[in-house]
Amino acid sequence: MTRDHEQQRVLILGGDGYLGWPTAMYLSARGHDVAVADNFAKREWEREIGVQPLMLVGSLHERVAAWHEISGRQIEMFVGDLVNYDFVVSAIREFRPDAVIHYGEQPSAPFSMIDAAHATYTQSNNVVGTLNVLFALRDVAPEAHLIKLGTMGEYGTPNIDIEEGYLTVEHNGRSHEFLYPKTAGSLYHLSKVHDSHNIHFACRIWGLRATELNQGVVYGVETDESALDPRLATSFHYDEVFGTALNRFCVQAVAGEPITPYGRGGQIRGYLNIRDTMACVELTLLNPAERGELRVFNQFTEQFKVGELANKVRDAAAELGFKAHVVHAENPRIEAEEHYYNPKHTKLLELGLQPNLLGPELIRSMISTIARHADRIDRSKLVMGIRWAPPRVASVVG
Ligand code: USQ
Repeated sequence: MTRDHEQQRVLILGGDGYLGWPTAMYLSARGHDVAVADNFAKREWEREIGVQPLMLVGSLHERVAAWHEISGRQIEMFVGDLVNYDFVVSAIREFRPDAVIHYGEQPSAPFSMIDAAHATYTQSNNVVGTLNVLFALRDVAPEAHLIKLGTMGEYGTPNIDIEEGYLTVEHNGRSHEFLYPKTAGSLYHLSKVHDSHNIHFACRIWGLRATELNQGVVYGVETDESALDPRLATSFHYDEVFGTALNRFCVQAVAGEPITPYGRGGQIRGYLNIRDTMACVELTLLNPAERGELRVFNQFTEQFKVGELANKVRDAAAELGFKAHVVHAENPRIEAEEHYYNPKHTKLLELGLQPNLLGPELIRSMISTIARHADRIDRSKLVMGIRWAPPRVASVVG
């Protein structure tokens, strides 16, 4: 390959989101030419269910202008919907990216489980958007490297070790390498399973190059760039729909509301700091996949039981003078609450990732940052009552 990997033209799909926007600033600050694409659908979903990010988040136009003022660097913007093929192909044709980082999906498991409309929307939005990206890359930028955000939740919690993407199966004396079998835990997570198969197909049949980052649960309120100015804040959520475990727990502690590990709290997941998401994405960008190859990296740095995380937050909050308490809430999801979990995650470490691990100091600093915005916490959104199944069904399978 002749391309200079050190400085690339990078198109970030979903550039208005919790991870997309900080990634745009992170890569722009490191000399890459960055463009963002978004249709602001997340802002519509927020309005629909009546939630807001903890920190005031300006429009993408305002944030791009603030970034230019602060860094002197330009981020290009494309406004449109990935389910519209013409939009996707024209953005890629115009920007000519070396890499496309694809965060542009509905990211919430609870949102996908509200009802049939939210499930079908999530799957069609995510699967069709990704298919359009694959076709557009095939047609106008076949050399570009697709970096697709997958999720550790695609694998579920099988009773065997989880490999990084692939499993060699021996059967009747022969063996073959397959994409690792998936047992996802929500219809959102399944949308990403479907994407994985479609991306694998596009690499095998059209010779595209892709890396799927099967990411764990991300935590963190800010990055080095977003902390430079309040106008650069990212959309940190704590509500039941878009907030994730550790982020929610820190907000619950500040609000004096119960910290809510669901059920017995033995659910183990992989976690990583938002700063490590940035580093992982850049390492992947600088070390592209080969043509025809779909690589899969399991992108997390540590694993915790959710009950253990709740206790860590309670203890860190107590040191700062917050009277936090843990209440094992009834589990609205249908999931294993005690299980085996041993996913491999060495490939990003081999590329040079140096993890920011979760210690009490880091939790205290998250809590202190959140406390500065405590007046914006809407307590009524901490528990919203979305269930994986109506009680009648849940009592049969739960
Ligand atoms: N959980 C609680 N209490 C809460 C919230 C969550 O016990 O108040 C539990 C859940 O039941 C689950 C675990 O914590 O067992 C993780 O839940 P989560 O809401 O933090 O994360 P999840 O729904 O799995 O989804 C999030 C992101 C998603 C990403 C995924 C990575 O929203 O986009 O794909 O994390 S992973 O979890 O590895 O699949």
